Amino acid sequence: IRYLTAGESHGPKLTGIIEGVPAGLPITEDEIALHLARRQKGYGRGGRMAFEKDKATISSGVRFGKTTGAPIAMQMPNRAHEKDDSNWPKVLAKEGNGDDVDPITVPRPGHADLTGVQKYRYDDIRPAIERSSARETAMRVACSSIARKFLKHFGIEIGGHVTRIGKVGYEQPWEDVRDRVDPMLEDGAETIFKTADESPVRCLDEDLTQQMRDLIIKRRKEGSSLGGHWEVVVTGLPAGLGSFVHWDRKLGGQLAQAIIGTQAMKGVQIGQGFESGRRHGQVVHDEIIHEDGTFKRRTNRMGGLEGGVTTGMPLIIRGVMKPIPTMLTPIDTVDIHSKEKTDTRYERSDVCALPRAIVVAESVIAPVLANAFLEKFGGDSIEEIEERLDQ
Ligand code: EPS
Repeated sequence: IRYLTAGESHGPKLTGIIEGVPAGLPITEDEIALHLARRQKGYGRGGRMAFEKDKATISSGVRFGKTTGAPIAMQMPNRAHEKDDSNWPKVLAKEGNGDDVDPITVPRPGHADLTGVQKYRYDDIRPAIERSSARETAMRVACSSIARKFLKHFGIEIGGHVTRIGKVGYEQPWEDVRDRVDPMLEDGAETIFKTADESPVRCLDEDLTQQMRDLIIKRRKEGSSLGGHWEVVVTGLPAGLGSFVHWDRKLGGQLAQAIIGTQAMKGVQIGQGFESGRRHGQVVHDEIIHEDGTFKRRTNRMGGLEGGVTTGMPLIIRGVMKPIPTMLTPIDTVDIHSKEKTDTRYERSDVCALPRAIVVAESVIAPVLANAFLEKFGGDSIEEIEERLDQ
């Protein structure tokens, strides 16, 4: 399974193509809309989410509600482009010389503004802003929803929650979170997101939810922004997905790329992750037991991967998102034309996108896991995979 997206943040629409999805998977636009709607909710978002109502329209690869095995193409309009007072058709016109459009020449540190100029030799930062924008994650979520449906068909569930926003988070980022999350896993990892979605910041703890909201209000008033930490858990993965034989076949490496390849994500850990570096071996590794006819681990500090291969325990991925670089209170930058020092300019933006980004983190790992599953069990259709699993 692989997918591509195209589209600018304020262009007419986002386009996605996902291919390699086996034939016979039931999928509807409404199922895709579920995660798209989740991605649009969350405290700390900016004004744009009030009017974007993301819905992906499938235009190929699905017949009578089931995948055919052909590439699945999807489109999603950007309402920002279509609004009556919208200037975007002019700003992003395909033709003409842009004489009637004011160029943007003040790069925001932390956004891909200056790097875009340096790489593509733009004399107007606009194209860098448009394509590097997290708007694109809407189509990633749409494409990944199909991979999520595939995984769910085989009992594999994904669910995430926020563990920290700025200085507010669990005191013991590993233990406190395990106490809360592990009891939920019996019913599958989707229980996590269904519970977390009830919190406006997608945090499982009520007190922390309140403190996170207060902090977002405070930073919004100050014209600042916030990032934070998150965790995603996957249940139902069989042992033996991935491989240790080459670096690029290690499942942990592939998952890390999917995460770090997502806007504003700055770090990823598997299981106990960085905490492992502070502990000695006996309290890092998971003792092996044999129970109910199968090998298990007494604990799951390794987060479900050993040697880049799934152990059959829940997969635990944790990550960090940096604060959004677009801030009302300016910081120093330099105009790309005059080379003079100036303040950053403000574009409408979220204050804290983490409650929404958790849905993106859940999503982008789905195609990676679906590929590992297909590599092991193969099959061009759901029926064929089911036969292979039965053998
Ligand atoms: C973004 C800026 C904001 C966000 C956008 C990402 O958009 P706008 O400039 O139109 O207010 O809302 O995210 C989305 C539109 C989305 O769907 O996630 C940025 O600069 O990266």
